[in-house]
Amino acid sequence: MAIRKVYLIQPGRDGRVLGRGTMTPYTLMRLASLVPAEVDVEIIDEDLRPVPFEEMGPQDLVGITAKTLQIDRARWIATRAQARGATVVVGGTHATLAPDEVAAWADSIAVGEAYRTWPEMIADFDRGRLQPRYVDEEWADLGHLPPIADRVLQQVDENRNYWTPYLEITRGCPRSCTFCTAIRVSGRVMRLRPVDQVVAEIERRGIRRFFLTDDNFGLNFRLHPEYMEELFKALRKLPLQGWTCQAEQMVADYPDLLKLAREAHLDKFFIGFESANPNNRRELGGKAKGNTERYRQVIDRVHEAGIGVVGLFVFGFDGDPPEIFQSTYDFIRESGLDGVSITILTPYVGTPQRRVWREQNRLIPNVPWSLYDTNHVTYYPKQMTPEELARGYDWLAGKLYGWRGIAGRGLRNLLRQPLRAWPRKAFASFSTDYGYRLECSHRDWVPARDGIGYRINGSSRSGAVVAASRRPEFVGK
Ligand code: B12
Ligand code: SF4
Repeated sequence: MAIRKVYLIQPGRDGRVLGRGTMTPYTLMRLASLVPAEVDVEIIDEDLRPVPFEEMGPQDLVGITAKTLQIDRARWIATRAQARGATVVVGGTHATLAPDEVAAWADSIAVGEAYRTWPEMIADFDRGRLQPRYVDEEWADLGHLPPIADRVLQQVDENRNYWTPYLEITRGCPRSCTFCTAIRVSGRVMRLRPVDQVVAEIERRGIRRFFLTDDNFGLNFRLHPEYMEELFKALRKLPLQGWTCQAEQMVADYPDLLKLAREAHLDKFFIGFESANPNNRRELGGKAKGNTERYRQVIDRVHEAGIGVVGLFVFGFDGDPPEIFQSTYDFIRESGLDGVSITILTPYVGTPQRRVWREQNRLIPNVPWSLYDTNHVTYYPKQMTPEELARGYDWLAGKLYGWRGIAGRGLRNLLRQPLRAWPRKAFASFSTDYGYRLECSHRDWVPARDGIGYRINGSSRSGAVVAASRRPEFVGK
């Protein structure tokens, strides 16, 4: 069968915010750039426009990317595309972590990174020989990736249609936090993209600001200091407005690199403190120990270098009592953090955390994957009821993401900048916490009182989201 067209789809969730999308389809931009030039390719971000099912037919290959929380929606899209005769390939985090489950309804699945297998899948489909499963877990050398194609850049028009472009510079994480899926998705070995390729990509995309998709970019301060120096010196010369990345606390121990990072226009580190409770240290992969004294020192040192800190905290570890919300709030308030992310521990498929809780019969049954979004309780916590965990989280979210909280932290961040930089920095100072406020607005469901299944929270502020979650195609598992 001769292929007519490739559709690449990112399932939607948030719609537009002030006219623009919040999640640049970077994954699909990279995959679209691997489609041979003679084959038509179209990226569809469901947050921006509906999927054109009516155009699809038997000669079309539909690729869908999905994290766990998007997989039910991906299935809904797949069913409709298949009804038009199109062939559906599903890849991304959930297909990598739960391949058998996805293979039951997709025509084919892409497990792993797909830099090698995606072009193979297109060629096989073209010859009428598409296989049900392709596995790519060789952790390819990132130096050999093709650049993002011109037709892709023109089609996505990211600077106009999205708030913050994404960029990948390094990939991998050698840590082993019990709740994290990154190791399975990105590999344990840290891989680096050549600096000249990174610079070329920034220039070709014309991006002035970006969020790094790297799981633990900061770990390279220790693992690859020469590379970081080379990178920062190259970024320093670009007319960037600012960028942000994920890191761990030890970046604070490298003052020379911090200084270079600042000169390279780095705005903020997202640092995984994970917990302000030392009883959880075993789960934190060695990078955080619940030691708030050390956290304060880290925040101060990074601030001294002129860089902001967004603190990431997870709730619901076995060591967490109901008081954890108040004590963490007390710490956050006096910490000087510039932004805060709070999430509920979520036992994703493939994590040691899930294995243990499954053995202990602690997973709440019949929770749809769409609620595996880190805003919902999906298991029985040890020292709280599911409802106490959900309520504690809501209480803290209310405190942190009220307008006063967002304005206070944003202003503090802005005041750290020289006055002449304010027009450039104003967006970044407030946007992070606003994004987390949006995420928390998905907390429309609360665990049922008996702890089995979910009921809709009557006090929901976001009717549209409740309606979406009620759609019959959001199946349980
Ligand atoms: C950037 C990022 C984000 C961005 C959004 C990115 C996006 N467009 O979806 C932001 C910051 C908004 C975000 C938010 C969240 N994220 Co996130 N995110 C990432 C991160 C760090 C990188 C993903 C990325 O863009 N990588 C770069 C691109 C090039 O690679 P890739 O996406 O892995 O795609 C490759 C392969 O997977 C494969 N592939 C992917 N899709 C497809 C499709 C087809 C057809 C084929 C053939 C191949 C294929 O080929 C690609 C090229 O190699 C990953 C961690 C990771 N390393 O994957 C977490 C990760 C995906 N996120 C995660 C989570 C939990 C979340 C949140 C729920 C967290 C939160 N509470 O805020 C939210 C959910 C938001 C939402 N509505 O979806 C988890 C997902 C776990 C799971 N089982 O689903 C991950 C794995 C992090 C983790 N530590 O566990 N995230
Ligand atoms: S350090 Fe971060 S990316 Fe690495 S395993 Fe732990 S949570 Fe995941």
